[in-house]
Amino acid sequence: LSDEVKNKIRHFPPQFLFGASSSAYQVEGAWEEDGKSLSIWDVAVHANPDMVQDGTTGDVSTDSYHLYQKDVQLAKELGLDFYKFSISWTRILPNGFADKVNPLGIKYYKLLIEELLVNKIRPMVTMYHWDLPQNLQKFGGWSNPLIVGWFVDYAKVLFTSFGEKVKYWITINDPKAICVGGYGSTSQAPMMNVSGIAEYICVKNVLLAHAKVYELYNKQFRKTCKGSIGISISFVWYEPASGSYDDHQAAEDARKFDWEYFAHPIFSSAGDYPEEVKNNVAVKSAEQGFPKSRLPELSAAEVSLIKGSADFLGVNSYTTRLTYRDASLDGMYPVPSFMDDQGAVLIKDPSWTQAASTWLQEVPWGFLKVLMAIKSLYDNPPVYITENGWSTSGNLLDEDRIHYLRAYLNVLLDAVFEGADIRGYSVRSLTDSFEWFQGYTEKFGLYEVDFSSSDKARTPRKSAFVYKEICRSKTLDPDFEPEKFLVDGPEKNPK
Ligand code: GBH
Repeated sequence: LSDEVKNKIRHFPPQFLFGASSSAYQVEGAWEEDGKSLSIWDVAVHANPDMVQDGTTGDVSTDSYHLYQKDVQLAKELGLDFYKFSISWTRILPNGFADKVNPLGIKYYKLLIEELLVNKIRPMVTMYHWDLPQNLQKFGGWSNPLIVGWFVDYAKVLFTSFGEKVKYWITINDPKAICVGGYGSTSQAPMMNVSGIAEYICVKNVLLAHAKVYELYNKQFRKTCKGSIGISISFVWYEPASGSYDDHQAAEDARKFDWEYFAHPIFSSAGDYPEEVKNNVAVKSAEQGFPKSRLPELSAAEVSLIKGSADFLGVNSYTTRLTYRDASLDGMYPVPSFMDDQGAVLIKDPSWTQAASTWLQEVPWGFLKVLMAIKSLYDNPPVYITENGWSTSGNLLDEDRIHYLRAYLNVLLDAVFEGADIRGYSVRSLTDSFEWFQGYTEKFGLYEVDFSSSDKARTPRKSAFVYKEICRSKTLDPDFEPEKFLVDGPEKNPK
């Protein structure tokens, strides 16, 4: 589109929904209150304080467990259509198993859901955003195939307790982060770091757990609950660093490993893992002397169970990488490993605007390519953008976040006008929160949180006012300036 068209006010479809996201471990605090047991994140941050950039934990965080009504007020103030949060498995089932349900855990989420509904905000509920019960990690967590059944038992408790009120469910948030980060490396709890082996076992179990929960919903809950259920997958766009054939292939491989590996089994008409992923791992495994591929295959029955197991695709998408091929990959990645199997080298373009998070750059055209690829590869599935957002190191006058959000929403509208079935958008995040191993050093919130204050004071950033106007008007107006910031000026909004 020409700049002239882009500078005009643009409209979202009338049914389009706006939301904001959080996740349990990142905001709740109350880490050992009211019968909650320890998750792998409680254990990771307490056992390895130096792994967290600022040595902090999520023990208290924004104290959303006690202050959830405040958060719902913020969501209301913004005029959100929905709020995406996650449920802490260890609050509901302290043993991990479904032998004992914790009534206080159920009560907390009932109160939160009720508070949202009373304020006309729809809950979008993630069942699993990385905080596995430590009690299940003892048995290998996601590397133990029995977790499929444990997850189904947990989901059944959630559907039974909340299914009447919750119409949007997300089974799992970001399988790649869970498996490659947590099992194939050390960037996530439980830092199992059995690279090239454990992540592939984990992925199979995650996909089966997701599909079995979808099946459970269809068989026992859909008729009475009438909700929809999806999965959130993380999408980075990979662009060839040059016009060479090799660099194009490297970009293809990176896309296949980074997200088709998870999306293809569920959303493609063929099902199963992408051929390229199966081939790459099989070839490397053979070269390395493994008698079988390190990638455990899916049986025909598993392929068909997983295929089609979602009513919508949740898209977490933030950024883009350039890719090139380096035939040797000498010393670049551990062997064996997911990155070595993928076989592409990933770099940033130094001209891209950089966020506070090292991995995050503003590249809106890459987001558009992600959205158009999803449309064409998976026959235009219903999509909710379940995460997209920008980190700073903290200020109220967050022009960079505003720029990023507008640029990404602008290309989202391009995709909608190209026919992509995108039904909603959830910004990450509602408030600042505990950003995993980055602690509190990276601020994603539309609302700043003063973590040193006893009431964890929440203050709207300029972006909150801009997002509020987008939600209210369901339009994107590049010239909109929020009144408060015109009146008060930057000097009243320091830092
Ligand atoms: C999101 O993932 C999470 O889903 C969300 O909980 C979190 O708030 C948000 O990130 C911001 O922290 O450290 O180089 O190994 C976004 C996708 C996947 C991006 C893991 C960072 C680790 C990159 N993330 N990835 S690195």
